Amino acid sequence: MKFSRKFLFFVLMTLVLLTFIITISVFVSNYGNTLLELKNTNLWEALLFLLSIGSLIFGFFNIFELSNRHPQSLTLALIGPSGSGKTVYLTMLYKELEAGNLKGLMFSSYGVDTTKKVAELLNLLASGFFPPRTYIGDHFLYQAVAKYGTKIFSRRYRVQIADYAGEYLNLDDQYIEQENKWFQDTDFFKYVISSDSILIMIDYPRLISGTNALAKLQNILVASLTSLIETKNTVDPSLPLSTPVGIVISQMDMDPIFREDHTPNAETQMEIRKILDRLITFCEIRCKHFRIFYVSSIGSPILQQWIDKKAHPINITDPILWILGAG
Ligand SMILES: Nc1nc2c(ncn2[C@@H]2O[C@H](COP(=O)(O)OP(=O)(O)OP(=O)(O)O)[C@@H](O)[C@H]2O)c(=O)[nH]1
Ligand SMILES: [Mg+2]
Repeated sequence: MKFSRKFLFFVLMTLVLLTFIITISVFVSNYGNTLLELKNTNLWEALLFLLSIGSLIFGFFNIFELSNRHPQSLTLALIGPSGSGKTVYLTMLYKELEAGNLKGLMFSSYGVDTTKKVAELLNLLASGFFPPRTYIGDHFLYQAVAKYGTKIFSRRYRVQIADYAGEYLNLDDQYIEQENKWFQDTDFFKYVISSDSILIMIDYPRLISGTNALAKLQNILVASLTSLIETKNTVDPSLPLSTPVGIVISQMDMDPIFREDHTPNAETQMEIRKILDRLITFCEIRCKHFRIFYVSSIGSPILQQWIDKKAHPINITDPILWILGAG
């Protein structure tokens, strides 16, 4: 018979707690009702009491270790219209995360394919070129292992982030001719629905361009999130979505104030809120964990920076740290 990890964890915790309660009860019934009487007992009895406390801590520590032996899998969907900067963002995110230990987070790419893909894209960027568009049917699954926490209590994750073509969200028709499928039947939609966390990327230049396509984009995103809520909360779809949802406003380097302060001023934030009102209001009401992030993958609108290899990404690790609970 196979027991789930959660069940074993629960049983072990209960056993440790029971042992602790029994030890305390025996101690108190033998040596009086208050622990102040400890001074009247002899040294051996006091040591026995300390030993039981020690074994309790040791028990807890071992159970946490045991529960953390297998990495937890975490799938992240990064979605956004074509040209919002998803591929550039993921490339820079890997570079930043692998460069060092951020707020207790250790991160490294996993698998030959991911390592090769990140290296290829970084070389391309370093020589002054942005990556080509990701086409429908052309998606890539970035894999990584991450460890977050303190030395004693850390959690290990097997992270998977999919980079799909933004075109799925740009299309006028819900029927995807390239795949001969309805939007709801595509692998892209299925991936989003089954993800543990969702990041919606929309670029700042698109937001301030005042394009009508933004209303349609928000409709598609709200419809996808509604399906996600219905799939996850089958019993009561009115309950809030527990999957963390973040809106990532990318290419913020186009705003000179952001380049200076690494955050847009209150007016710009209000303006963005007004433009994305339908989507933001939906997320605020229906999602338990929701946040807006302002990022720039390259830190400057000037392509020449790449040739100098002086790109300075801004805030790009914030969304992933938030999702891992480190933010
Ligand atoms: N100024 C600025 N431009 C950026 C930034 N990131 C991306 N871009 C621009 O946005 C373009 C599109 O970036 P991609 O990462 O390919 O966009 P995508 O979301 O993957 O697009 P699809 O693959 O079509 O879905 C790039 O070619 C750059 O011109 C950024 O941080 N700042
Ligand atoms: Mg792309």
